[in-house]
Amino acid sequence: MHVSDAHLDEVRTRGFTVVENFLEPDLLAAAWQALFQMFPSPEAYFADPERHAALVATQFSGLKLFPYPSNALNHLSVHPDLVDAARRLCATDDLHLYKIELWAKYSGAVNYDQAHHRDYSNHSLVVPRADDDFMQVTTFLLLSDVTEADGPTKVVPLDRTRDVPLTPWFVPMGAHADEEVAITGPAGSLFIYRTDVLHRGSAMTGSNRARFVLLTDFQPRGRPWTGKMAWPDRANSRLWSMALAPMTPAQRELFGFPKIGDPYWDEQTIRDVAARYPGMDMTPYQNGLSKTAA
Ligand SMILES: O=C(O)CCC(=O)C(=O)O
Repeated sequence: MHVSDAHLDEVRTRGFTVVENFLEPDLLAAAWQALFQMFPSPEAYFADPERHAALVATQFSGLKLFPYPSNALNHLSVHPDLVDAARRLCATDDLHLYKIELWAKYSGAVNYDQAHHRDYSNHSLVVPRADDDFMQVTTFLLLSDVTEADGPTKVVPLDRTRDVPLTPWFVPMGAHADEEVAITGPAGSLFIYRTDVLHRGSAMTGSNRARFVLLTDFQPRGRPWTGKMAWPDRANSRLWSMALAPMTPAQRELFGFPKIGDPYWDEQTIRDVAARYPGMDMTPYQNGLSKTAA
């Protein structure tokens, strides 16, 4: 679903927004099936929690980094409406997709409660600017329904925290408890927020509940003081090639792939990149070469 200007204005002024029904039902259904190539389904998990103890050893044990064994998941992070929303918020066409994480949480074993914190702490070497320039856009795509009982992210609207210094990047546990908003919504909802917004993970209070979310973060390209993942470090797997090969050139550029027409491309690099990425259509790069040479 196209993200409206009203939603984006809410990110600018309130610090966050929730777009219900963002993801098309067929994409959601395919992603839901794909999740269980990597994680136990709720039924499987709760049938034998002991067997899956490693997944809930800590709050972060159910977190997996891109790429994944299915493009039904891999391609959600480059969904055209998600990228379009990030471009409009970052006010640039030259976007850098700097983090993708898939996070499964299961109730009963670990307490997912956190203190409110601001994500810039491990997404930036410096601090966010108070105006909208240099914005980093962080998102959660809900792949399961999230109610109050499913450990929703809890966010404090920006207008309540304008006078809370950026450093330290967290506040004591319980501070702002009466001002926080729970990010609930049906599967397929998109939660967008900024790295200067105080928020926290919360405890799963229901029994036999599971929460699955995909986190994708963007920033304007060319700001080396911000970011999180170095994509080449993830590129030496078959899954990486499987994820990137069917993408469009513009989608690959989000990860830093050279643009069509970039001086990097020549006959040798086109041939050898094709060998590294079976199935990648190199025609656009080849055509870009002829244009550069002309
Ligand atoms: O999982 C969540 O809802 C939020 C987690 C979070 O904010 C974090 O780990 O930094």
